[in-house]
Amino acid sequence: MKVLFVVSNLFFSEPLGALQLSAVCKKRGDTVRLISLRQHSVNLVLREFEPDVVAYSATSPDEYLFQEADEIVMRWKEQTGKRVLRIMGGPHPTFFPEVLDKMSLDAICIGDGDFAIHHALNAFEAGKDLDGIPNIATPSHRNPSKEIVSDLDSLPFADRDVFYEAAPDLIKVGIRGFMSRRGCPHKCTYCFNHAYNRMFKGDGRKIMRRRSVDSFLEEIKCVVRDYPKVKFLRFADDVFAIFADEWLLEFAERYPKEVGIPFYCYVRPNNMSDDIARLLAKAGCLHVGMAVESGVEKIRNDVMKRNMSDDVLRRAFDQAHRHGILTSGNTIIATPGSTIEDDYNSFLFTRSLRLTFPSFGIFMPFPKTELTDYAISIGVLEPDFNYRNLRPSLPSAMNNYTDSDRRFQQNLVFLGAIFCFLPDFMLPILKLLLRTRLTFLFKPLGTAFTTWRMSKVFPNAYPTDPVVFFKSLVNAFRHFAATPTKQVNINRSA
Ligand code: B12
Ligand code: SF4
Repeated sequence: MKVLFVVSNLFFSEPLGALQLSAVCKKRGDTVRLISLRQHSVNLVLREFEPDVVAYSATSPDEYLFQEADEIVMRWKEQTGKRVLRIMGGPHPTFFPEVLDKMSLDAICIGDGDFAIHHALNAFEAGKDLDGIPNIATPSHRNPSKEIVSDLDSLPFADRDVFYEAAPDLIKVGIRGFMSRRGCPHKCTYCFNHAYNRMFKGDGRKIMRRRSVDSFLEEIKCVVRDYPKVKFLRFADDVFAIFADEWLLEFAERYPKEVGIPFYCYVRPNNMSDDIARLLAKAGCLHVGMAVESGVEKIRNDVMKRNMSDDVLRRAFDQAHRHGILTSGNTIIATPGSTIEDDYNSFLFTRSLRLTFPSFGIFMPFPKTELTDYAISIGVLEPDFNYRNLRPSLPSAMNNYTDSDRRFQQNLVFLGAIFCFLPDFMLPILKLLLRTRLTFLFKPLGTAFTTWRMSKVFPNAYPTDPVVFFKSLVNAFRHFAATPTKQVNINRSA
């Protein structure tokens, strides 16, 4: 069968979910194509490729894009009379299964799709309905049994061919992404992981799963060999190192000898220890992402459930820096219930940690996260708040701020990172600037500064060809700019 995977954007950070499933389909004998809604014409691809299956891989911020695309698919289906399966998977249908009705899809996948897609395509090909397949919900079977892929080593490696066929320029970007594990044990209130864990725990299902070091290194070596030139690796696990355990010891021993390419990964600051920093440094970790989230201890722990003191954060960043590892991390501004004094103090604390690449973003209230429920419960967010079409760094959606507060917060998002590197005596100037209406000036300034700082933590990873460089920059920017709300940093683990 012909399977068309549809994602919202293609840039250096590969859509590993779709690539993983593409590998499963190819193993089944299917012909696969991947397109991005921001870079390809759905109409054109439908006419050329004539897919039997349209497989959307969606995150919630992009729901509206998929809705628009699906209208085109429906029209094409009606015109051609072709039998086509329209199925959606990824975080969006996992956390918002109501999308099944909203888009009148044939099926959605809730959670892991590796086995589910295989069974769904078998059923569709045989002319059967998809009811009864674990993790697959259909209009007539809304509560499928739950399945978690426990042996990650048994899965095929992500299909990179389909990615570079869809975005040939990206091979010239020296970064390649991998995942060694699935799952996160933490309960940060702005993240979807607590919802995922609640949905899937029980009946012996293991949420935290990890590949063997063998399988992980084997995939990396294949990619380094088959898709040159690889200059930097991105390990996208929510939390790459939790303990200095056997896995990390083996990885730190073997990775430098067998691969030896600098990489970055996420670590939750309260998991960072001297042992972990030493092992990561030994392995060749150039940069570790550790989120600050709030510089105000009470907000960080009571509201965000980060469970880490200021001292723990200070120690974590010190340990990384002492071992020569660069650091990046985000701080969320306008957390429900906080004041602009809290925001400024949060900035000061982040500044004191001396991150290589600090970033600031305004809280994005995604429904179904605990923090959004909290915002509604304390009356600072309307219950019917529409998260569609919002963009990062837009004014806060909380209703307890004045216009001047919102400007202050937005200005802090753009200027905060810059002032982390300026001397103390400049801070009164920042305070003045934060109160001005010059946001339109601070935005390009902040964006240019961020791009420059990013090049510090992703060294040599930018393509040398100026045209490709420019295109990849625009795409990365579009991806972030298309994020619906105010940069909630819901994803960035750790
Ligand atoms: C890397 C990453 C990013 C990268 C982008 C990667 C990319 N190219 O898309 C960056 C840093 C840019 C990013 C940005 C954002 N991210 Co992000 N990100 C991740 C992260 C850490 C890993 C994604 C990944 O590769 N997963 C690995 C693959 C294997 O898993 P998967 O994609 O879920 O796919 C599996 C299933 O879902 C299913 N499946 C997937 N597609 C399909 C399709 C079909 C047809 C079927 C049947 C099944 C199926 O099968 C796959 C294999 O089992 C995830 C967390 C996580 N652990 O997944 C968050 C996550 C996806 N991000 C999230 C969020 C909120 C964001 C931001 C809004 C954050 C922000 N404030 O800017 C933006 C939004 C960007 C956007 N417009 O969508 C949320 C999404 C929640 C939601 N409801 O959609 C997540 C889940 C984090 C979380 N726990 O809250 N992110
Ligand atoms: S924010 Fe990071 S550490 Fe917290 S639950 Fe989400 S992935 Fe885990």
